[in-house]
Parts: sequence; C-alpha cells; structure tokens
Amino acid sequence: MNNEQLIASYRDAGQGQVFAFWDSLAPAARNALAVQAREIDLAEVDRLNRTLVLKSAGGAGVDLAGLTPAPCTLLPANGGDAAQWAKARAAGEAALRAGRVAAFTVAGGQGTRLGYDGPKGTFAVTPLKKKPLFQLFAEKIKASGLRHGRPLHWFIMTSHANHEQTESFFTERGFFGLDQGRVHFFRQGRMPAVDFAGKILLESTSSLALSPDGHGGSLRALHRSGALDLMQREGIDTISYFQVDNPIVRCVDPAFIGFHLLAGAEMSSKMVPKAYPEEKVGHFCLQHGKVVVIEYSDMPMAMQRETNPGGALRYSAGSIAIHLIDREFARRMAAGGDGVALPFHRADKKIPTVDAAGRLLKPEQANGVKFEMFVFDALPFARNSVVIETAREDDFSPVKNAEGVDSPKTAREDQLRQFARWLKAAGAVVPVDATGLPHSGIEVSPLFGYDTESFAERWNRLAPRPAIAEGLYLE
Ligand code: UD2
Repeated sequence: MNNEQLIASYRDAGQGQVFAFWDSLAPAARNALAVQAREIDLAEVDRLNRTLVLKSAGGAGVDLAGLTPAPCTLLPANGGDAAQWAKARAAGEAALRAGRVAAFTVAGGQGTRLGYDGPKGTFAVTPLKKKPLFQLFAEKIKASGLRHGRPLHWFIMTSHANHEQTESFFTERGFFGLDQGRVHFFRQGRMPAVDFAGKILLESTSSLALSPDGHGGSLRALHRSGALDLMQREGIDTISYFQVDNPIVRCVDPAFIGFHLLAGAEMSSKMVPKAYPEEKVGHFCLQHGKVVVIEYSDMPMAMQRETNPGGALRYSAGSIAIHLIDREFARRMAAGGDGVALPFHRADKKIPTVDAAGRLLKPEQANGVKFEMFVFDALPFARNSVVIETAREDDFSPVKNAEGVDSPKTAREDQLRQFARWLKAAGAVVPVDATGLPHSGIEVSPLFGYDTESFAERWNRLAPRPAIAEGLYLE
C-alpha cells in the first residue's frame, strides 16, 4: 500500500485527522507517521469504537452473571492432599529435566505508579546487594537449570519504550551469567488511543498516540516474534508466565508445573487467599463452567466483602498473575478466529495530544481511551484450567508503589523474612521480631538456595557455618 492508498484508507475509516499535518511534514516525519499508521488495524479500532467507546462512557461493564468461586487445589497445610502435591512436584521436575518448560516475564508495563524512570526490571530490590529484579530472576532461572540439568530458555516481553534499554542492561551485565543464546527479548504490540468520539489521537503532528496493548498482548507477541516456533524447535511446550514486579516469585515451580501437566491443562494459575477485601488483585471465579478472573475494579465492593458462614471471604482466591500456558494454546489464542479472541478493556486516560494548530496539549482530565488486553481473559478458552494455592510469603510481594503497601520496603522485608524462615527451617538460630523480620540484614542468592529444601541442602553442607549477623550474604 503506497502513501496515497494509506491516507485514503484512513479517510474511508473516518480517521482522516491522522494525516491533518501531512502537507507540512518533512519527508522523514512523513515516513515515520506512515510507518506507525501501517501498524494499526483500522478494522479492529472501528470494532473497539463501536463496542467500547461510542456505546457507553466509562466502560463496557463486565458480565457478572452466574459467578461462583472457582475450585482451587489447596496447599497441604490448608487441607490439600500431600501425596497429590508430591506426585505433582515429581511430574514437574521430570518436565524440567526434559527441557519442556521456558520462563516468561512480561516487562512491558510503564511502572508509572512506582515513579521509577527506567525499565522496571532494572529496579534494585534485594536487601543487601541491591540486585535488580532481572538479576534475581536470572539467578533463579539459572539455579533451576542447574538443579534439573537442563538450562532454561527465558523470554522477556518488552515495550517499544523500554526495549533497547532492557537489552543493553543485560548486555552490559553479561546476561547475569546466563547463556545469552537462551535469553530472548521481544516487543509487545501497541494500540492507538482514541478520543471519546473514537478518533485516533496524534501525539505530535507526525506521530500517533500509541501505548502498549496490555499483558494480554503477550500471546500475540509470542507468536509474532517467532518465540512459539523457537519453543517448538527446542521441545518446549509449557510457558511459565510471571510479572516483572514480583521479586519473590518462583519463576518455575515444579509442583505447579506438575498439576498443570497431569491435568492436561492449557492454562493454569496460582492463587493466594486475599489478605483483605479491598486488596487489588483479580478474583478466580467460575462462570458457565469456565474459570475466569474478575478484576478488583470490576467486582462490586459488596461482593468482594461477601463472606461464607464461617466468616471467611467468599471470593477469596486472589490472582497474583502467575500462570502456565501451553505453547499451542498460546498459538491458538494469538491466531484468533472462530470466536476465540482476547477482549479489549477500555481505560480512560489523560493523553497528551495536539490541537488543530499542531500545538502540544497536556490535558488536565481524561480526554481519551486506551485499549488493553489482559492475559487472564484467555482462561475461559482453555481446556482443563487448574488453579492451585500458593503461600503468599513464598511467591508474591510485588513492587508497585513508591511507598506503603506493595512498595520496595515491603518487598525487601518479605525477602528478609523468607531468608530467616529458610535459615530457621535448616536449624539455624535467627533472632526475628513478631512479624518474622530478622534483626540483621542478610541475603541469600538464588544460586545458594531458592526454597526451603534447596536452601537446607546447601546450608547443611557448609562447614563451618557462618554466624547470622548483619551483612551475611550466602551465595
Ligand atoms: C495486576 C493484575 C491483578 C493482580 C496484580 C498482581 C491486571 C489488570 N491486574 O495488577 O489482578 O494479579 O497484577 O500483581 O493485570 N505489563 C506489560 N505490558 C502492558 C501492561 C502490563 O508487560 O501493556 C506487565 C507489567 O510490566 C507488569 C504486569 O504486566 O509486569 C502487571 O501490570 P500492572 O502493574 O499494570 O498490573 P496491576 O498491578 O494493575
């Protein structure tokens, strides 16, 4: 399609304003605008305008009909079957030994709430060594590979805004000891923002207002980037999905992998019981016989506060955004068709744009709509979706806000508590406060130990054992 045809297609779609400044643009600026304009699926934008933007202000409304809490496999400590967990763990370990699993981090978000200017994965999180999130994950992934005798492939989804910075961060730091050939970066897709009349907004006279298409865009991006084909060539059929903001996540968890594979599931999830009704996590529910996640912002607060006769929260299973995804399921979702597609969600935002004279405008209030897909919306399309419980203190302590809940401070303290628990379980005496926080700043490298068992194995081989004191670093 040449530029004339491109411009005509926009005019025909009622989006001619995108080229309002075309005649005044220099050749390079024209080219840049045309490249962006070609990236847009105008039919998709038109569909979203009809279904999400023009239909109603403030969102399309999520279908809450017939919701019940989703069934979950509980931890042995909470009534689950210990033999079943042991069997699942063995099956997961076998899959890791066979090289069937890849790690996958979604790291395309903008991290606005944290107020950190850089890719979130480069944010320093550990208590002593101030390791960045990416290094922590790299070491966990390396440790798992060493344990199972099969180094893992690691896929990292970036955004257009942070891709180069992310890649050079890894290059400058020698890929944190990983084999560079097994670390794969790819960009997620972008969607144009529109005003409340459905018109695509310009960010400048020669660029569109584009933003990442949400973590749900990861399924398309895995496909488009060739990652799924690479996995197929490598014999990988299971993708271990986690978010970049969670330092204590188990990047690959044998028991979880085992439950997923033994059930023949196409997409599985971990849940933690919600800490309090207002906690900002999605809820695992069952709807029309399928597992769905209803986001905190979509579930009425009265429902979030509902309790069972015993007083426990009825919708207690909180989504911590840890999933296993079957490779071919990801391919099917990415291809779409036949009613198979992730829905888009509407978010009303303040979107910098230009006025009719091409001057930059910084709106004071929401002036338009961004479109995002959520990966958990794939769950109802999956065969045999499994939800298992995990212990919050071993899997979830995200860094979201600069201060208060889910902040660098809470994540640091949760790591310290975890190190103290591992030490105590291995027989060491560790002075802690009433919340389990050790009195001394200590740190354990994932290459020393990454869970109670692997830590104890290594600790028990140490002779002599170091004193538990400020600055103790075990690597
Ligand atoms: C997400 C979940 C919430 C809960 C919580 C746990 C949604 C809508 N909600 O909330 O239910 O599980 O996490 O921590 O997901 N990302 C991309 N590209 C994008 C957008 C996000 O890669 O276009 C990544 C981002 O880098 C991060 C993750 O997705 O790793 C979560 O994004 P978020 O911080 O916007 O999600 P949040 O905290 O609203």
